Amino acid sequence: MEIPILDVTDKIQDKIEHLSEFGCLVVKNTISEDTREKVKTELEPAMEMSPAEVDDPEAFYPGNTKRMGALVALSETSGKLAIDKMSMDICDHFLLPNSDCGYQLHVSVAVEVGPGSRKQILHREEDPFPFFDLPRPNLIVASMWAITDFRADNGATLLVPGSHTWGKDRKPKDEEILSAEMPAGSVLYWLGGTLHGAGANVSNDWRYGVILTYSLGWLRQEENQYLDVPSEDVKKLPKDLAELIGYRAYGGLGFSINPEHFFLQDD
Ligand SMILES: O=C(O)CCC(=O)C(=O)O
Ligand SMILES: [Fe+2]
Repeated sequence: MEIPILDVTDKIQDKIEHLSEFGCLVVKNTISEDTREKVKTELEPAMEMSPAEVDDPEAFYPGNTKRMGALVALSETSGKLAIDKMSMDICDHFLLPNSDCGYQLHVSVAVEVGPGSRKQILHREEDPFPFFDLPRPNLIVASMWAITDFRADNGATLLVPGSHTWGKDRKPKDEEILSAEMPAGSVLYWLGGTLHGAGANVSNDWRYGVILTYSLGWLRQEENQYLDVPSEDVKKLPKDLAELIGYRAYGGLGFSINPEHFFLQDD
């Protein structure tokens, strides 16, 4: 198994087939340098407030890593990435069959992995839903937008291709854990059942990525978008983005009868 690499110009059907088979996929040439610079500039004040964490070997997040959520509130360009057409086509394919009421933004986090940061513990984005046995039905689609180059030595995401089909007793061998190297401007997709984690950064520079994940509309979101994007701010967002972050009802779940919340309409 490998981590397949396609170009943004390849057909969406090819992208879906590769993601389905390998549980992960790199798509190159997706965002311009201008877009990457905008993301960095818009998020800079918030990232500066996120002190690089000190390492605790038991912790889920490795040390010397900066993280910031609430990206839809903080960065208009990140909001545009959240509703990227390719991501929406991929989510339509993997998530709609399990949720005819749609899907939602599950996590929005910018993450900078700094020099000396150790490997993150391998995990599945779907682990917070242990009710389902492995392999679980598709609950989550994840993406990582490369703002800088992702290299094996600066902490590129580690993935275990094919692990989205494994049962609970199958553990990865060392040679099955691969590094998702990709040039800046690429996006890495992986399924919620695919084992992965940030790699160790043994270089001298920072690896910068934007994580945007999506979940079935009837699940609880991992990041609380109602706190991170207050309703006053939501009214200024494009309707599709407001709905994606959860400001809509899904098959009756999440309604509000407060007339102030005119935007909470069930389709
Ligand atoms: O930073 C990475 O490469 C992966 C991060 C990740 O998997 C997570 O935070 O859930
Ligand atoms: Fe993860």
